[in-house]
Amino acid sequence: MSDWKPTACILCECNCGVEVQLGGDDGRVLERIRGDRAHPSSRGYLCQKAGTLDHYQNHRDRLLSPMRRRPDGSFEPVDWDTAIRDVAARLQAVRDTHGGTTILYYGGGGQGNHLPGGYATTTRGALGIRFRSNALAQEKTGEFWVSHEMFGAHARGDFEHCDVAVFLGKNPWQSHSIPRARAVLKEIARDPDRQMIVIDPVRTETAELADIHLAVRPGTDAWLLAALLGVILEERLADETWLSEHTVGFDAVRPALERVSVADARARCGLDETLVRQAARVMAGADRLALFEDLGVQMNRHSTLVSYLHRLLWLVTGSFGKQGSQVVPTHIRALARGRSARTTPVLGAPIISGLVPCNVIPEEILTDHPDRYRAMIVESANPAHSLADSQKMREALQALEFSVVIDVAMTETAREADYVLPTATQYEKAEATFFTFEVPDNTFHLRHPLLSAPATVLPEAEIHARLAEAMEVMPTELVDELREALRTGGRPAFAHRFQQAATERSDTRWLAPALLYRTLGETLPEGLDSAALLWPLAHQCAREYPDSIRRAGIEGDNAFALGEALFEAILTSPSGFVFTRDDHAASWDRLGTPDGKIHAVIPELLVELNRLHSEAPAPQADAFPFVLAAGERRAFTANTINRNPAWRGRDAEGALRVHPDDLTRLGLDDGGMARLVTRRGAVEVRLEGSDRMQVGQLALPNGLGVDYPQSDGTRRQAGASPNELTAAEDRDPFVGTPWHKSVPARLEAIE
Ligand SMILES: Nc1nc2c(c(=O)[nH]1)N[C@H]1C(S)=C(S)[C@@H](COP(=O)(O)OP(=O)(O)OC[C@H]3O[C@@H](n4cnc5c(=O)[nH]c(N)nc54)[C@H](O)[C@@H]3O)O[C@H]1N2
Ligand SMILES: Nc1nc2c(c(=O)[nH]1)N[C@H]1C(S)=C(S)[C@@H](COP(=O)(O)OP(=O)(O)OC[C@H]3O[C@@H](n4cnc5c(=O)[nH]c(N)nc54)[C@H](O)[C@@H]3O)O[C@H]1N2
Ligand code: SF4
Ligand SMILES: [Mo]
Repeated sequence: MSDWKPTACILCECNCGVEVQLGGDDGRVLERIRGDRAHPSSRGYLCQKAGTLDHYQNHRDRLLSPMRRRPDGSFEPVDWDTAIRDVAARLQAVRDTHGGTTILYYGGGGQGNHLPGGYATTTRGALGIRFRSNALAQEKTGEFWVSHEMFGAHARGDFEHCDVAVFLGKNPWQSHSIPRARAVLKEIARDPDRQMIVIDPVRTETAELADIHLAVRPGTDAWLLAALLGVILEERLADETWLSEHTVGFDAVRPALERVSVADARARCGLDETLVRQAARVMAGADRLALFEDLGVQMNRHSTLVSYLHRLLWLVTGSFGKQGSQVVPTHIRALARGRSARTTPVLGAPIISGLVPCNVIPEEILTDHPDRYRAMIVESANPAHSLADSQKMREALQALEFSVVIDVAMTETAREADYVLPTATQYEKAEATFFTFEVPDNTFHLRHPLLSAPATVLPEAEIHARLAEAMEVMPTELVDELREALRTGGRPAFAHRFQQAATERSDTRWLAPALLYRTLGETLPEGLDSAALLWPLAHQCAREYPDSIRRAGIEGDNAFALGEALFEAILTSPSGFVFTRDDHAASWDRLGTPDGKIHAVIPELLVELNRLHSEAPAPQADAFPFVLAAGERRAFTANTINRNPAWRGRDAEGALRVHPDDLTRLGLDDGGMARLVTRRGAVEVRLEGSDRMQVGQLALPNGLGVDYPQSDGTRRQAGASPNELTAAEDRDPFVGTPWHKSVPARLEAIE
């Protein structure tokens, strides 16, 4: 067994620090895994999933050669030179005939790896690609848009220090998303001076720890939030001084909230008025109120309106820019941005944070519109499984003139592609994420490789550099000059030449990632070449947050020295490090609104809010009497990162949870099988009676239904794939995010 080596868990966005001992005959098995106490945000914490990471590293679905589709539909292995030449030529052919705007780039990273998307910038630039998307555009873009309209920035709750924590459509006990989630939840639950409010139809593990559980009827959160705001105004609990000091436009919002009939609204949600009033009073009375909205509302009806009402709750309670409330963190690279002026070519759908809404992708392909997408590059994502309407998504992938998938495994999406390029796993190369959301101490973690990559796979940085070289866009003279600068004058000379080149070639900034990789990358410590991309980001971060970086103990006399010191800290902190130490009040300086105030009005959403009062209940066809939450986080789910079903300690088939009364009424057996039917499709599922559920509600876990080769090579599917049941057109009218959490459904006995 090897020494303990630091890295991180990649099964959710927390990326808890782990230490691994390698073993097995070849020394490539992640044999023992423990929490890394030196990791500054997880501090040794792990959940039960981390112990299963060898299923990610070692499995039968690993891709070990570039694969090309033959005319008969099957795949053949090809060598890398052929693959790079073909992929470059076929993408260039689409670009030359139809323009780079007809090539869509999808993905770029998952829960643990954000460097590939950075290196893909070069490939995108070389091809003139202007449209891209990833999973954020099926969950977070509504929230990003609202955040940027109101704050010009994206803030997050400080749960470590809050008095009152509110989880809105969020089950952190299972899904985490905040560091050391279970420890933090237990601390809040144990402390008599702190309270927790959970808004969730299901009595989740988090709800069980809560002081108040608002078991809202699925899909009605907009009315509940309107009622909470209505109570706070009606009972004169709003922080009026704060509102007038820090916000503009609230008086235009006030009438819409004062119109809310609390009695009507809470009836819509199926909640008791006393409980709604109590929750409103607890929120309004809190000194430090932190809230987290997630998929239960973001993948649901009125999702963007809910993101807006949620933020109005921060405003009326004055919960921004102080400890224990909402704060704007620093970042190495920003993930959340606002809406751009551009729209998608076919449907004119909005582009938020630079991303095409996931749910419109099939429609942007399956049309005879001249500007339709005709080719796709998919990297580190599995959209044929993860996006709404898998059938339509597969059809769209098949309709493309060319598609290439860059992945570690032969996924559902890879199987639809013309080319599949195998890459190094996240334990075979340096990796990092930009999920850096913590305040006051924000952490960055560049993980060092644990293992060498097999000779037949390439890390993404190398793939993109080779594609650029095959497309003949790499300026070879400049590469030589930059290498020379590094050799003779070190990083200062390199920086000087690099900066000069950036000015001279302002139209080819997209070359930077591959250029850095081919020059600076070669001089970095062994295994860390793909960290080259972080060098300009470190300098950018040093210019943006010099004081916060210095407070974290990173020294540098001037901006350049500070950037260098930050980059050095990135390279030499294999367990991660605190890159900024903040004051909560710094959030006020990070507001991106022109007047430095919070803007209470989003005109479109104010119209929507006013319409809420007269909106008829969601139509419920007799044929589909249940509300299905398609894709729930459980103890052993992690999107489609682990493909071998053996990784699951329990619930191996991902049972459909149903209230026991519904099972009895339908004459179905707990533990038996049934057919789950929606307008879009039908799957067979294992049933699990659970009194955590509401009567009339169903929940299917996320990430199941992937297939995996058995020892004889045949593929077997474990559980049901939720997106066989969802429809691409069931989406938010403002930002196009899916309504996965309220899919009309029925259950049928299997004969
Ligand atoms: N174990 C595990 N953890 C994960 C992941 C994983 O796959 N597995 N994935 C990670 C990712 S990518 C993400 S985005 C996060 C997501 O994390 P969460 O958003 O917490 O995950 P979900 O379980 O999908 O949904 C949260 C809750 O929404 C509730 N809900 C359903 N319908 C409604 C409704 O109408 N109103 C309200 N208020 N709530 C409703 C569900 O009952 C559920 O408890 O988790 C991350 N963490
Ligand atoms: N119905 C329904 N659908 C959902 C959800 C839901 O709740 N309900 N949840 C949604 C959410 S929130 C999310 S975030 C998405 C996630 O969906 P996707 O973004 O599509 O991501 P994953 O399933 O995590 O797939 C990640 C892919 O990356 C590959 N991979 C792993 N490591 C590497 C690497 O180092 N390099 C490369 N190139 N590839 C690698 C894996 O093999 C896998 O194919 O699913 C969404 N889909
Ligand atoms: S899955 Fe668990 S151990 Fe892994 S990063 Fe998320 S919270 Fe940490
Ligand atoms: Mo997600």
